[in-house]
Amino acid sequence: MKTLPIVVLISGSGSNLQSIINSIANKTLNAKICAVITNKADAYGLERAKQANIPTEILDHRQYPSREDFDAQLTKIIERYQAELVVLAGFMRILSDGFVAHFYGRMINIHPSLLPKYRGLHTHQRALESGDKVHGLSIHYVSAELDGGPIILQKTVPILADDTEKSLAQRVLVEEHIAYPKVIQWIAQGRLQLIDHKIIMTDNA
Ligand code: NHR
Ligand code: GAR
Repeated sequence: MKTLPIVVLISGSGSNLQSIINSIANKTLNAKICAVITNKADAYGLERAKQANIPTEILDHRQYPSREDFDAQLTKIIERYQAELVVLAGFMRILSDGFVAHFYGRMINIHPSLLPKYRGLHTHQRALESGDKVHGLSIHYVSAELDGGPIILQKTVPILADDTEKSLAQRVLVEEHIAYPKVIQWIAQGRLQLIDHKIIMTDNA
């Protein structure tokens, strides 16, 4: 079984990063995290990476004159690690069209809503305000259209009458931590193909 080299991009707590680290440790995921990259020097996920002896890179977007300059530097760093898959895990910077085109088919994101509902930010609050009865997560290939790329997997969770943004976010996160390593393992197994912007999934041999 081949080991899939990946880089994980984070901006915050990194609980999804942790679930990937744990899945590799317990051998349900055949991947190697070559590096954890962040745009936030204070991201708690950096501590998680260090605990697991994973190299870290901090790229402060405020030090670049434009998104394109930031993305050019990000590309350089990613290529240095020779990863085959770029995993966005709570990464909060919109990526330029050129960057996304360069990594198309090799970059995935986990988004806390049932796409195409609630692209962008504050998804839990928006689902609550709309009076939705279900919410969830989507894992998708990243395309130039924000949160609009081909969807690989979705998982729903119920919205309960007494939910707050926090309680709902937590319920979604529990499912994120199960779903994301699973999808990365599908990719490691070579079971996902992107053909004509559509996802083809083959059975486990
Ligand atoms: N880039 C592209 N081109 N396409 C996608 O689908 C992307 C992307 C970059 C990140 C994650 C996404 C999410 O899952 C993602 C998908 C950040 C913002 C945002 O508005 C929106 C969506 C996502 C991530 N970011 C602000 C910005 O100006 C900054 C917000 C902040 O720093 O708090 O980049 O939700
Ligand atoms: C997760 O819920 C993820 O889906 C979401 O941020 C959280 C990150 O948590 N992503 C976005 O909102 C992307 N814009 P984590 O840092 O603990 O993995």
